[in-house]
Amino acid sequence: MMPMSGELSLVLTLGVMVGMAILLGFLFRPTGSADPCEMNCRAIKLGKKLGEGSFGVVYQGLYNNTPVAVKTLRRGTMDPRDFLKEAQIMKTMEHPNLIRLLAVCTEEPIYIITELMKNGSLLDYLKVRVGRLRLYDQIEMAAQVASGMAYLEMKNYIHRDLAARNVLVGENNVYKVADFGLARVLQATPMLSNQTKMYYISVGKAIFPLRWTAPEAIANERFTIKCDVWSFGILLYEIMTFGEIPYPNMTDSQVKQMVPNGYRMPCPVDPYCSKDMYKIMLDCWKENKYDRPTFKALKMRLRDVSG
Ligand code: ACK
Repeated sequence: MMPMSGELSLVLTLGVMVGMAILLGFLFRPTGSADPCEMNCRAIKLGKKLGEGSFGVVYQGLYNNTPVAVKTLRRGTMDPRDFLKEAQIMKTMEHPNLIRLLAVCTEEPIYIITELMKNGSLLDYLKVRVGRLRLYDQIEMAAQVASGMAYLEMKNYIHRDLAARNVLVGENNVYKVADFGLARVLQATPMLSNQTKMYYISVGKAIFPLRWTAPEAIANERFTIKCDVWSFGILLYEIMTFGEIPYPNMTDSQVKQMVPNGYRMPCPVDPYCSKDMYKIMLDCWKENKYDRPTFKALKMRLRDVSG
């Protein structure tokens, strides 16, 4: 064997050391995903149950010592890969009237970590305050929701499930739109929970919140921001009736048949609903989607409605 020169042995030793370093780096690489949006599920501490959503349980939690809400999604509700893709976009949406998505955990069950809102969903908030809110407060709720939605509209992002159950109430009368974009990745499962069945129907592989969905979206399974405007009209109805189910006294099949044929809900009973508010609802429910107002216009119009 040829004796090795000093230089050659130095090069070989360095090569072996670099190789070892690469191997050790690979073996002991952090297990979390490189995706900044995805987190190590163990970093989250679950606390008390806040409630049962349409697609899973929501808990209070602690993330980096900050109180958060943790939405857990039942298995099969969505494909984790589709969800992660959508979460990347959702994470870029920042507005004072939109719930901040802080992180997600896509190992099933999927966890969605968001800011915590002290007063829960607008739907429950309204129901326990029947007759106790002033028109001024109701207009303020609507105006804040319109403001969050005007931001999504500007970003060309569609919510698809705008409803009082998906608006959350914070301290000092702050209202924020939650769950934007989630409906896009939801898939119909054979086992919809009773809670889900209350609001959603399956159409092919997708599910729709029938009573909140514009007729054209159900007919051709295509959503636009104008469908969100329709849902906003329904949300106004929920606000003005303190959380009544839309189209009360009508079955799902009656809604499916009558709304595309021009039926619209009547003005909610006085003294709770002003004519101005009802006029806005009717504009949101115009048959031709291009005749419906933009969220930007709605936001300004609501600032002018007197309460
Ligand atoms: O009306 P709630 O107490 O408020 O019950 C519902 C339940 O979880 C199912 O949606 C509550 N919830 C959902 N997201 C949040 C959140 N970010 N902060 C506080 N509560 C929430 C909601």
